[in-house]
Amino acid sequence: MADILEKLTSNLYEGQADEVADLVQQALDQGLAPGEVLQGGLIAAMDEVGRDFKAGDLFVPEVLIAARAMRAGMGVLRPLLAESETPSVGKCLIGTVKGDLHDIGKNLVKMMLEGAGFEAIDLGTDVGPAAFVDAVREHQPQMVGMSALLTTTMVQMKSTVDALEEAGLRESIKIMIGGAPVTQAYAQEIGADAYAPDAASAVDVARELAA
Ligand code: B12
Repeated sequence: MADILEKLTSNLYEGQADEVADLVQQALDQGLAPGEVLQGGLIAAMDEVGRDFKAGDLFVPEVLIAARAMRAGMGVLRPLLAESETPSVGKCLIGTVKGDLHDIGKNLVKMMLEGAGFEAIDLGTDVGPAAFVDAVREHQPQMVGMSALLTTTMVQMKSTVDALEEAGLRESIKIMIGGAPVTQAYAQEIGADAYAPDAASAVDVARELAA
């Protein structure tokens, strides 16, 4: 049993999407619970990917390929997890702010969050404050993640924090921000709860915020 999870972990790390889907099915056929396959196979591998990415041993393309394999495995597991009601670690909305079309980093953060067991709802790019507010009302997440890659669009993060405050929703959520020009000091300045410099750290921060 442990064997199959080890195989799953190493195939996911290598980004072998078809093999990962097959191995997830094999693990289930051997009698492992969906939650065990998720935690001991898929999430364990993405944790390793996150660690190596942070350490500079893996690069963006490798992480994206591993994340694609993760999605292939999740494709097999998701319907079963819904059935067995394995609780998600938390629900996170994520989007790139208004006026900003950069989404590679945001997508990476989303994938890593999913890899860590979060339910991540992607609002896409060019998301205005009102759209964040509507989405919080609709999905009732624990967390909102905002991405900005332009110094000219960073200010939209503040507008969104303010809009959430005005809508009376600020207290119900944690706000995490990131993107190349964003800093910890900026997060503090605009009243966000947290900043993370990269996708692997975003997972650590999200875990802390969800705790
Ligand atoms: C790819 C790219 C583009 C692509 C975007 C494609 C896409 N689908 O995303 C295209 C060609 C469309 C583009 C367009 C433009 N771009 Co551009 N682009 C880049 C580039 C080269 C790479 C960005 C990237 O994807 N990096 C890789 C990812 C993985 O890193 P990342 O985004 O930083 O994300 C990581 C962290 O920041 C963090 N993170 C990111 N989001 C979040 C969110 C949360 C919640 C958390 C916790 C963490 C987090 O985790 C991520 C993963 O580790 C950068 C230069 C650079 N080296 O950064 C310029 C850059 C960002 N662009 C720039 C500019 C100026 C533009 C344009 C205005 C150019 C123009 N004149 O048309 C337009 C703007 C379009 C718009 N309205 O958004 C400037 C910004 C300057 C500034 N400081 O404002 C940069 C810095 C280039 C430069 N040196 O001039 N761009």
